[in-house]
Amino acid sequence: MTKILLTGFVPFLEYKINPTMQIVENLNGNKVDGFEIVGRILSVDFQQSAEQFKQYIVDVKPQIIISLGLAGGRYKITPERIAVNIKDGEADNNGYTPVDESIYEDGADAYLTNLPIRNMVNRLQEEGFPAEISNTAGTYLCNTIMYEGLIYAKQHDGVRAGFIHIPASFDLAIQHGKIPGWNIQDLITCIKLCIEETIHATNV
Ligand code: PCA
Repeated sequence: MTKILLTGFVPFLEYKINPTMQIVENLNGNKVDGFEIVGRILSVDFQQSAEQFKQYIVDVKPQIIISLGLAGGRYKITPERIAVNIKDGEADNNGYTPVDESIYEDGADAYLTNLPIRNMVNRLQEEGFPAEISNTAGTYLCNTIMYEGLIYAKQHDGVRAGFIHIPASFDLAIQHGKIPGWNIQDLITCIKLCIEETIHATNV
């Protein structure tokens, strides 16, 4: 069966829960319109996460790659448009803090996603969920993973890849205290809808 690789991350920084993990664990093994979702969790580590991600891709051989990240403080579902060749930000879970680094010295400055992000946003809004396209995935781990996924998609005809940032879940919002939260079931439903839109765009 054709595979969708769906990735999430472990907790990081002041976020002691990462709802992307719960979404990925919930959807792992689900079948949607002839596609099977394979869920995998990534570390938050500039030395390791990209290698793990590339190994998952080799193992799963997905036709669709959708990576999820928590954007604590955002209040909508935000499919990302672009990944940039930069690593810069706060310390990862191993204490490493990159400053103005390239992901690849000779890499393209940026890549655009080929997920149907406009269809995703339209569908989410039709179903009653706040959503908008984001024009920056930041420069932390999420951007690195998105950049790697887009390189793979460029190199493999017919593969779609991209990234969706999600808001906190209620339990994380309570734990954290200063960010808005969503019901985890709604977050799961939104990611299912985004997957459906991607399959529709892929099957036409
Ligand atoms: N969000 C972070 C990294 C892990 C995650 O879930 C980010 O936006 O880069």
